[in-house]
Amino acid sequence: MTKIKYIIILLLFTLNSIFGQSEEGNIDNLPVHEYTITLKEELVSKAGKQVKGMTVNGTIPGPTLEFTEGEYAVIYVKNEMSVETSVHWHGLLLPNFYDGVPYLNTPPIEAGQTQKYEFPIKQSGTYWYHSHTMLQEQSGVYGSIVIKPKTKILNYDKDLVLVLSDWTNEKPMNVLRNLKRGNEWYNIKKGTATPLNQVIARGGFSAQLNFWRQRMESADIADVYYPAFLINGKQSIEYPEFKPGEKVRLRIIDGSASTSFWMTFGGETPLLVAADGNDVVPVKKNKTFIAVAETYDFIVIIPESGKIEYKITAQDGSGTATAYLGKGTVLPAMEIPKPDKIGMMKKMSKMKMKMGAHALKFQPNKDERFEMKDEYGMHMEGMSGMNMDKMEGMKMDNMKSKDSMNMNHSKMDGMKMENDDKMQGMDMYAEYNYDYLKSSNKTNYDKNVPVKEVLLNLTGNMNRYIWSLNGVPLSEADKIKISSKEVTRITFNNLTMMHHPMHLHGHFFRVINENGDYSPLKHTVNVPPMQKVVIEFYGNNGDEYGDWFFHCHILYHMMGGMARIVSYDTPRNPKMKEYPEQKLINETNKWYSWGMINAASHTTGFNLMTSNLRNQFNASLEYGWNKNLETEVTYERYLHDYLRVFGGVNIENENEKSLDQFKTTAVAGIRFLTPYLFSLDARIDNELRPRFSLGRSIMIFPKLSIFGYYEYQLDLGIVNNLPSNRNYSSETVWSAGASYILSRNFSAFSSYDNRFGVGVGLMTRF
Ligand SMILES: [Cu+2]
Repeated sequence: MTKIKYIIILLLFTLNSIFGQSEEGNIDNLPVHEYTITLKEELVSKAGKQVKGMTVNGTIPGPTLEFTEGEYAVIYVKNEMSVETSVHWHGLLLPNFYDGVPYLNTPPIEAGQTQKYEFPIKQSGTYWYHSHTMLQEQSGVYGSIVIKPKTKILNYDKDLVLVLSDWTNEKPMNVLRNLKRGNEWYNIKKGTATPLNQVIARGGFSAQLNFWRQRMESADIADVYYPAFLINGKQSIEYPEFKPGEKVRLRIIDGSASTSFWMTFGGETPLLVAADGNDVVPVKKNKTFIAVAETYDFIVIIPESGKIEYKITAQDGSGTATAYLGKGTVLPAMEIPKPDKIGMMKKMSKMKMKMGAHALKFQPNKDERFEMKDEYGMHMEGMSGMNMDKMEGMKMDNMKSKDSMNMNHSKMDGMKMENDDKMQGMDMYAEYNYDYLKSSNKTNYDKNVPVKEVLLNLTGNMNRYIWSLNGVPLSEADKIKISSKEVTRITFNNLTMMHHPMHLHGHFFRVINENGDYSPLKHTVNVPPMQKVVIEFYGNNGDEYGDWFFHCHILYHMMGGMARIVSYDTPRNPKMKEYPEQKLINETNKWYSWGMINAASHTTGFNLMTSNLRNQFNASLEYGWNKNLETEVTYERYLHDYLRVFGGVNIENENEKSLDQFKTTAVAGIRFLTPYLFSLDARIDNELRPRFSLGRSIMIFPKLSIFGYYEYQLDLGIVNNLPSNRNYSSETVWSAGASYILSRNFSAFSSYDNRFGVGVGLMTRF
């Protein structure tokens, strides 16, 4: 008996070493489909300028990797770049180790190295791949994946992949640095800035005050300025090869780093057949929103005469790109008007919603999710005891069909709400809901499976460009623990003015909509500003190692901290021992440095700043040609978004207009961004002299800002001897002026300073 056992074990052992590689090999004898892709740094020209980009097999986007369901994919990724990289297979269900998030599940691909990815293809549809290393995707590391089903279900003649993207001529890390410093330049360049004169002309001054009170400048829709948007690498591209009558399946992928688009089609209304790789009940739909990282498949029929225009319009209206299908005269696509930012501000401020939830909480470990949800966002008080939550509950549980939904709408109309604007507010983002997506199959889970509820408030701070969940950025957060025996239901409650396309690795989730049991399955869900979206998924991808990344797919938001690790709480893969996950986490808490030098007829100086999420160093110098000087070095700690404590050293000339003697003092205090966006500095020095200052800058015309600064220092003679018969002495400093933005890095300015006098000069940012 033991002998037989021994032989069996030996036999199994031998078999394993022949066919073996139990976790890496193709144990099921699936047909192997192999690809090699090469990543290179090359000069590319996309928007009228040659810049260094990152290509896949020499192109942007990279090649389409085609598979058939049931194959075994083997992909070699050669990194011929000077920096490490990674490739993530977006939307594919695969073993954790090949997911391609460096330091979390997959080792990074070092410069000069080749990495092998291999996994069985268990699905069909339109997907894509991209670098998951910081902002490399923005530089060009992305391409498409097409997986044919084992048996063809949909009726069409040809496939065409359309990869959408955004292109910048700047280094992506510089883009992020520019966002961190709060430069208005991108908004000016895009034509989305809202200077005060325009706001007032539109009767929006009280809305503006309302925004300022909540420490916000405006209702920003997108952050980055892009000189070009691309379809398959081009701003305009032609596909004349399609013949009249042919049915073409467009496989559309938004591979942008931060741009969502409105898509419109010329000619007949196309048929939407799939979303995020999954078939949906086909529906005729023209104007469709595609968020970053989503994919949609449409079937279009090439017309007998003329060519279809397929147009993408950046969500903030800052640009378009076009593809033409067929030959002949253009069948134009609908134009999408620019969103009206000032109009939105006016609507929002009428709705009385509270904005400005912290992106960086005072106590990141304290659970304040529900308080946050109750305090901020849109509330429908005054609606006969009905609140948003209840309405959503109704929508989810009872409103299974369009009819019942309409019925409820009319019921609500009948309630005669005192304020129509509240309704408008709800409708404002209605065009972004997913009700048009209905899964071909039931997607609901067994009612007996336990459900774990997770509330994630989406939080952000435009002033410092910090993005987080529940006020906690990735670097200060715990993992979200999930279990393979339960359904995880996540409620996203967006408390920001931005859309956030949230992507969960390794899973498809149901996006709960009016289709109830037939709610669609997706890998990326767009959460519109100030809206709630509920998703749920069954934990079925944590068999062996189960840490999966979960983040906003706007790369600059991910890098700003809007990310989590979703964990089945399994032990860490021993193959990842040399690659600590802390490295991935630290990428969302990097130090960014910037500075400014000004040279004017009355004064000259500089300001240097280096900052990560919680810490900041400042150094400044101001020298007046009339021999007044002040220089200061401080370290600051952010307690939360608006409040920091600081300490440092200040050096000033002792007597006015003389550099003979300097006074060096140690200073400590707080800096606070007040409602209405004033920078307050309250401090005390080592001579126990208190000092207060207040500063503010406002853009009043396009590119033209005015600024003012007031400072008051008091000496009560606690340490110093005051001049006789005085019981205090004081010093006031103030300045005011105007500056005009000439370019991203230059401004002209003119100011009066009561120490330095009046003058004009130039300011440069670097
Ligand atoms: Cu985001």
